[in-house]
Amino acid sequence: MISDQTPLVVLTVAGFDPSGGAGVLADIKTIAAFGCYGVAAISGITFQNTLGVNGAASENPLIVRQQLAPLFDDFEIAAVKTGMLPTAEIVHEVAGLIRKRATPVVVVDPVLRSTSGFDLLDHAAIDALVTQLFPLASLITPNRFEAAVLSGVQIENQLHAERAANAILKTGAQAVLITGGDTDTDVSIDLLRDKDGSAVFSSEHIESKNTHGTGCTFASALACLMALGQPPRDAIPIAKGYIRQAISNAPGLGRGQGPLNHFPPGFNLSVK
Ligand code: PXL
Repeated sequence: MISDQTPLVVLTVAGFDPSGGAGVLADIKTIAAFGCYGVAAISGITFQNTLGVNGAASENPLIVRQQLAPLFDDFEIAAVKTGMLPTAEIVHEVAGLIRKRATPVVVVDPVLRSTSGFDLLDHAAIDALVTQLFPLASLITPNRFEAAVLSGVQIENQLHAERAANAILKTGAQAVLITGGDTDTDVSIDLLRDKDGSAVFSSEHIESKNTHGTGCTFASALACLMALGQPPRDAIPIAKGYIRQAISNAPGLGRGQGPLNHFPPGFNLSVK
């Protein structure tokens, strides 16, 4: 177990969701649940609750750098997870620092839009993500909508998802995982594509309104597991099991899409 040793430091660079369901607050809770020590830099502030996103304000790239540089100077960062990076300038800044500091694990959650339909990134930022950050990624975790936008491939079935994954892998990333948990089917199918080929992870779809921040939480869990030495093929089922329990044990807060329980009682991290 990792709990009796010095914890690994996992850094999240993401947006702030004041309601605590998504963004850095969700990331930090997840990182703690996986026995790691979370540090964070805020890329922008969203104005929201469980009912939806009303707006957002981006940080400027200098403020992002001023948050990140002291963390890299002081800690050995085992993994970086990126979430909402609202402008091309911020993506450049984050990519430049990751390149310079040679972080061993980089999980990129290419957040484009909130579940309620609010655009969290501008167009230039999407371009910068693909050209600047994807080549540095150990793993990219788009959902189907994001994968379609990023690859230019419309996704209506598994074959399309394979095509989109191949296109995203060509950016230089080591692996891409296209998640399907947010579709309206009985099974949730995630597709991993890396240099060894593809692998499908399916699980029963959980019908719940308490799914706020599942993407952020899932990517953070994967960043921790990969920092702990798990290859994506082993990390994905563990992270999926965690999400399932976090949804099943959701506290039922708010009048809309409620947050998860990041410390579900039954979850036992059995990573050596
Ligand atoms: O789930 C995407 C997402 C990521 N990051 C932040 C968010 C959201 C959705 O609302 O607010 C900060």
